Amino acid sequence: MITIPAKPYGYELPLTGVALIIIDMQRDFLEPGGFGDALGNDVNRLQAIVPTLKQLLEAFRQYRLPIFHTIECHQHDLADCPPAKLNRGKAALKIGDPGPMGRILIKGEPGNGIISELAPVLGETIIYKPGKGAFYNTNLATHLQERGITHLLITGVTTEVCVQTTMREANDRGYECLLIEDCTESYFPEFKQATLEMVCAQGGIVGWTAPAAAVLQGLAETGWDTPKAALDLVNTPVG
Ligand code: C5J
Repeated sequence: MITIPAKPYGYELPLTGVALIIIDMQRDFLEPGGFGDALGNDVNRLQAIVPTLKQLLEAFRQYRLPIFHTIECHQHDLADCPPAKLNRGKAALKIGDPGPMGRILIKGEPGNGIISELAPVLGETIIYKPGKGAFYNTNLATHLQERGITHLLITGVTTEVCVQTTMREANDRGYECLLIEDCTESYFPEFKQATLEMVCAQGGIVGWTAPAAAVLQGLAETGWDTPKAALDLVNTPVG
């Protein structure tokens, strides 16, 4: 067990059973012409976390720790997209409409892919999710159970929507969650800040928060090897 300095107090990280969850770092949310843009957001804000998140991702790769990427998406016929989601916002482009990067938020379209900097490699799991939470209508829980995972380091976008929903779902299912402060971002800085504060308020009612540097330092203190073979995986994109 190592202790990561965190809010509201030290996060106890076991030497087995930890996974990195990267939520929805897809072109739909980070690039012009995607879903985030269609909803009227400044998508450039989200780019700021990419270098730090990449550092954390590469550390997990080097230590050969489990990595899960999620992608928010829907089937081509929108059978998994309820009107309560489809009809929101009165945006110029709705889910399923053709946009500059293909159909908005549809599985397999160019805009639905994870940004190239964080592209999954062999051995990493992609969870396709139709909702905001990564547990809703997915097999994430099964994957985590099969691999004996109890602790989740949560990253990605957007902080107060899919990231926070996933963290709450995970906590209700018994996972000890650490939200990485500089590896999550929102279109609204005040919503990000409020989320960071609310998840760890009341003694960590949903979990903990800490910067990536605290995690990287903690991992360095484990004394674990970083097998050279793992570095090869980094250069082998999949999906
Ligand atoms: C949103 C997400 N904001 N990944 N999705 O619709 O947070």
